[in-house]
Amino acid sequence: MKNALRSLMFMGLAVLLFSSAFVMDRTEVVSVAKSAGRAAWLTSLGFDLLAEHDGRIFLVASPEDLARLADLRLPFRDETARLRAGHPAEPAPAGGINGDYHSYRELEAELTALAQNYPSLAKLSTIGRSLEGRNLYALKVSDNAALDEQEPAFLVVGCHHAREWISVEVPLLFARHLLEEYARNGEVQDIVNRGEIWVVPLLNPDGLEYSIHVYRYWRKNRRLNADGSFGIDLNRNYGYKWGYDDVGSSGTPASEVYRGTAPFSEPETDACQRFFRQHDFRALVSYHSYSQIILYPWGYIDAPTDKDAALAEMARTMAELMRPVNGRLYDFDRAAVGLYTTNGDTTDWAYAESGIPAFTIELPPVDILHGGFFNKETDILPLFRENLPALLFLAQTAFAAPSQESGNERDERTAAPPRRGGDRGKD
Ligand code: 0X9
Ligand code: CA
Ligand code: ZN
Repeated sequence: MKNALRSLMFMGLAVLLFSSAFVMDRTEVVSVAKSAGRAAWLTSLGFDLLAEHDGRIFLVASPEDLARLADLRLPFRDETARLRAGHPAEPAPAGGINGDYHSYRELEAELTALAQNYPSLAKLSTIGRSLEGRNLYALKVSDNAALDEQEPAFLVVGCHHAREWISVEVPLLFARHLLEEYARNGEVQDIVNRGEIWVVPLLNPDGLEYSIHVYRYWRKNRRLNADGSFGIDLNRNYGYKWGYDDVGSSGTPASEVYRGTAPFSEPETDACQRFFRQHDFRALVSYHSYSQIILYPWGYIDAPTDKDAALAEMARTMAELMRPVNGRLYDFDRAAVGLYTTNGDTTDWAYAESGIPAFTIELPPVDILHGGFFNKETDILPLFRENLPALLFLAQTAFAAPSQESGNERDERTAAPPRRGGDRGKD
């Protein structure tokens, strides 16, 4: 009680000091002055950090977070209006509240239509169900898609994080492109004939729906935690080095990077894991936003994998192929270096599991001042187009016959990952 009152008084002061238009009863983006160790400290307290810019740390703050900042005697500045001003509202979108972006139902309709329109090249299946019972869809694109031809496979997955709407669209458009271009494009034909492209555009449907209809900044899934808070960060719930430390994930349920009670405790990550083991995946991309960077393992620690040089070379190639499309340069690095450390993420697990090239691609923009999670609808297609050459390159690499890569003088570092054929059928 005393604390709450004090917070309110302090917040009143903060309002006067920092912003006259400040609204206290809703979630805001605020900034606090940066100082040594402060970002890590705020993260450890469960705050949702967005960016560091101009000597300030930007974070998403609920009314409770604002009260906590006040309790911590940390002056903050309301940034919401300023950020919004940088991104003038577009006319009301024709596609409903989420405009051209796909909700769960819209995605379902689109995937169903694709499978119907291309019956020999596409097959729609589910890899499991979300916590709230929504289907986790996987679209397989291959020649004779209905048959299991035991071909090498490439996995493109989107939307572990609910607010990263653009990460649904790029995988979906990739599948659509392969299907539409198959008849007239030799390179697409070759890829689709040689392997299986599996697209799982929406691993976190419950979170996405919550982000569309309730709270745009929602990140995690919608698990009700023991302490009454909601959500587990699906990109901290995978089984490799799960909970390795409290920097790369959190054991606090309310944290935005809460790892859950056990590895693969969530139906969404568990489904992804089972699905991964059922196929001969040779490469994986997990789409996220934002930061405009291509990341590869390790993420849990600042150390190279034993394929570091090969992964760096692939990432460089991807960035070089992407740049000419719209002039955007994607950075690339080991995940722990290029962004920050995380434990229990998708790509560390996939790499540890199978040795395959596994990339997190953080789509543009580069930072929150250029729009953060709010990619313009008119950018959806250009963003897909610039990612396309990187995805085609990865598919080609993934489906290349292993013999092509031997006899190379650098083959210790660039050799294709060992085939997983020997393990298949065991589970
Ligand atoms: O934190 C994440 O899960 C990813 N970034 S995001 O802003 N989309 O939430 C990054 C995961 C990549 N892994 C590491 N950076 N270690
Ligand atoms: Ca096939
Ligand atoms: Zn993300």
